[in-house]
Amino acid sequence: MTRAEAERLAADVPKEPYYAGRWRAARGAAAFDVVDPVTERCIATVAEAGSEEVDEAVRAARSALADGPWGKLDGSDRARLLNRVADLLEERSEQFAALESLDVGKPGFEPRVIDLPQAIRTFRHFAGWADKVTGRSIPTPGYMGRPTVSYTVREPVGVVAAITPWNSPTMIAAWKVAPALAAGCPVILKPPEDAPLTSLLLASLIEEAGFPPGAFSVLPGRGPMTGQLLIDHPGVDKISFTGSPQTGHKVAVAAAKGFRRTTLELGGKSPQLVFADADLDAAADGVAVGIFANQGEVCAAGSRILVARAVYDDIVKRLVTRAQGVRLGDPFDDGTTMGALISARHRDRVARYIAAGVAGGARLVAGGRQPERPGYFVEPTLFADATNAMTIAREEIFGPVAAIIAFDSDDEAVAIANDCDYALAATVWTSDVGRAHTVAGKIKAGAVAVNGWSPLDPALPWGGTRLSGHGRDLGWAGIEASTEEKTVTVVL
Ligand code: TXE
Repeated sequence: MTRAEAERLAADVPKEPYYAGRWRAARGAAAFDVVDPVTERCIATVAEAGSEEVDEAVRAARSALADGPWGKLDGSDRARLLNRVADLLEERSEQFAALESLDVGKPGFEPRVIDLPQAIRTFRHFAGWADKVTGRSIPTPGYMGRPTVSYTVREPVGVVAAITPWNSPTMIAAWKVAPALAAGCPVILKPPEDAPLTSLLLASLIEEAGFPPGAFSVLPGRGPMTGQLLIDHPGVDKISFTGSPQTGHKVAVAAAKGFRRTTLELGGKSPQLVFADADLDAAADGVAVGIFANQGEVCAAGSRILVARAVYDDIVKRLVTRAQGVRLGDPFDDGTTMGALISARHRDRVARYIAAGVAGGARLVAGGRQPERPGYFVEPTLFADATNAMTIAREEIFGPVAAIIAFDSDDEAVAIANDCDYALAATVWTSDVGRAHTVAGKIKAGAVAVNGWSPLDPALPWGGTRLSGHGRDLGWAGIEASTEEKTVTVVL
């Protein structure tokens, strides 16, 4: 699809709140502009959901749940609807991919190869769980001399607010929406204001799939406005959030007021460990993908590259070659392998980190500049001779910028990897199976990959600890996070 076709698609996407089974022009005057990160032009103006819309959407969701049309559906009905969403997404995946490239600024092949297939698989995976949300039968010794039968059932946690970020809006919306719907929860999605278009298109497709009114809503709006109204609303039972630790903290505070549940995925500063016995070609390729994919705007971005001293110079050289091979450009041009960052504000933030790397004494070996052209581009950037104490090794940059750090032993590699406020993901490159399992066992992270960067799958739990948040999306963990386990004991 061409840029012009994607822009026409953007023009046709509904740009208002959807709830209680209808698209609604927001009653407040507020609206926000969506800017194309590559051309810096406004591609859409979207109506912002205000307090009335948030309140009505939550009420609609609550009534869909309690004896409403959604609550009455059984698991196999929910499975059918979720499979229908997957089918429609599959049919329209080219459109979604083009719109995602336009909205986020990422090269065309990435949504085609990663985001859309993952989103489709996520809806299918959770369609599979929808009629298998089972409890347990638990043996008990009896009560007051009488035998007992005890079992548990899993019930929907209630109305789920899903708040998503701009880096992979379709895929992350699927991660949050599909498990909650599979579990029987009504979902209200608050998409990112920087890239809301694919979430709005997803909403129109969920509508087309035939979900009953109130089962799914989308409330576009800015975080401190619509987002804050939603997380403060007492009718929301659970908040599933992916974004920054700062906003995650606000979500946690709002949720604590009503002791409401949260799943918080707050990014990372993930290490990629390259041992001397690794296949160095494969490692260099994988490490480069791990930091340069999606312009480095990835929660699992491997932004700390820890390399055994024996192969340090070799790996640095190979990574510099990979960085120089990246082609920055328009996502709709053939051959572009890296697009633009999401906004001018974010580009400036990344540029400040690059300046901090230079000022901190790391050796800039690739990139570091912003090309002279419109768009929020930053060159793929590598710092060698970095230490784990430097700002560029400690704070999430969320751009194509990595610190390369040398280590002298396995223990030191693990110690550096774990000396971090975040704990989301890690990658280990080694050909020694014993070392692979030992190091994977010692690393503090929600997910460790060996010999392949971040092999995502909707069957695998996803989330972290420490500043990376808590709780898990995906897999059975995603169902557990969307349900409450109720115990029933019958005294016979
Ligand atoms: O995040 P925010 P931003 C990190 C990354 C990035 C930084 C800032 O380091 O540079 O965060 O990005 C909504 N109540 N990550 O400012 O603000 C907002 O509208 C309710 C890592 O974009 O956390 C959007 O939908 N919601 C991360 C979502 O929160 C609020 C992915 C995320 O925005 C809100 C994104 C409020 N008060 C950024 N304020 C990852 N884990 O991958 C904002 N929002």
